[in-house]
Amino acid sequence: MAWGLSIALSLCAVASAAPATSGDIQPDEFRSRREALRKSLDGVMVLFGQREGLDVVFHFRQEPNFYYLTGWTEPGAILLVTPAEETLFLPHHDEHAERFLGKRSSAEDANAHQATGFDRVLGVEKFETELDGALSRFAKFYALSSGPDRVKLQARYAFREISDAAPPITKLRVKKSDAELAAIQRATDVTIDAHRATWKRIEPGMYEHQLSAVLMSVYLDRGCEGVAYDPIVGSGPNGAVLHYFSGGRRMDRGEVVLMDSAAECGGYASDITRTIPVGGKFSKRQRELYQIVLGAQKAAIAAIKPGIRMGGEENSVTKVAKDYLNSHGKDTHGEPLGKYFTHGLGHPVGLQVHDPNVDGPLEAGMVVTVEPGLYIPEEGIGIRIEDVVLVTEHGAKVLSAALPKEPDEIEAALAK
Ligand SMILES: [Mn+2]
Repeated sequence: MAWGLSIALSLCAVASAAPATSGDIQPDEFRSRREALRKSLDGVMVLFGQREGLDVVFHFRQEPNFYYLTGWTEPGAILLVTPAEETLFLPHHDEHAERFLGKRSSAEDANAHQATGFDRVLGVEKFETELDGALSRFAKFYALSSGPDRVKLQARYAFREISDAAPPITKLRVKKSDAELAAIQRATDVTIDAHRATWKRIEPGMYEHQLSAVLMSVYLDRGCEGVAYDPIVGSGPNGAVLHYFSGGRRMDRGEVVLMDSAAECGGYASDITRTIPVGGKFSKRQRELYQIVLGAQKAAIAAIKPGIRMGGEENSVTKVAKDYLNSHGKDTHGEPLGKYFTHGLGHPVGLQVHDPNVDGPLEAGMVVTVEPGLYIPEEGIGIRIEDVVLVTEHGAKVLSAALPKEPDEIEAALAK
């Protein structure tokens, strides 16, 4: 999905987490992530897991940094990390709460070490004493910069400077492990099948939400948790609304429909967009604009390699795409098309569909989207083509390459 709309992002880029024991990531990997963090840590880090009340009607989502380091998917836990040790604090058993939420783990359980993958598991009431002890040994103090627990922490340690815990964790999160790449690939493969299923189903007269239903049914049918973000299915003029969440518009022959949708599987997201003709054939103008977006996307992917930046005006993948758009085709006033590309070219993908980013050049092992688009309200059209791409030692590997994007291939796939 498109990058650069902060309000929309906070709505759709919520944390993703699957049960630690049933996901693709093994307990050893969570432990080695903590080891990697401790190696570079110059102080004390505190992370609060997501809390949960009894009246929840949505499935629990762990705070993503907390999940990345622990794999822990139960509410109310706290993580304390120093260069020397790591401790997980768990709430105590509560029969009333467990009646609503199911059986929960607790520090006094005989299998607490095995269940959590931590050598030190303590009850939450011991947290403040342990933190006081750790802070007496180290000067630097890290915590995430938002949330009610942060306010309490700042009040209790009013004379300590608290640094943001996110950057050191992000540094680890941006480069994906083999297990993470496998999880992203699985989410991508299921997403490709879902897009193909809509291509089989689509016909003039259908409504946008019916395509969302097809997408979501494939995600769930294939054992994924669900969507990585609400499907964006925008037909005709709706395609030019960047984060249009599919609605009740009837799609007709002669229009294109933009579908930006992906699954979340095993805690990891994918992110794919295709734009297809509702009636099976692109018009001459639609095909012209489509080819320009596709050309920009191919040029951008070809430019990806370690050392280049995604954003920025110089030596960036964004500039490659923008230059292509500005040097191909015209709008109805004879003006270049670049101004109709109105969002960022891409973003990291991982535990979150918009994974945290580091300010710097691309490195091998990062996974990013490449998603140029043209949104021309005056012509009632929006076209975006988005693939998920792994940065390799010498270039890029398109993880979503199995989903066709050449206009002839799309028309052939749509032919009934
Ligand atoms: Mn995207």
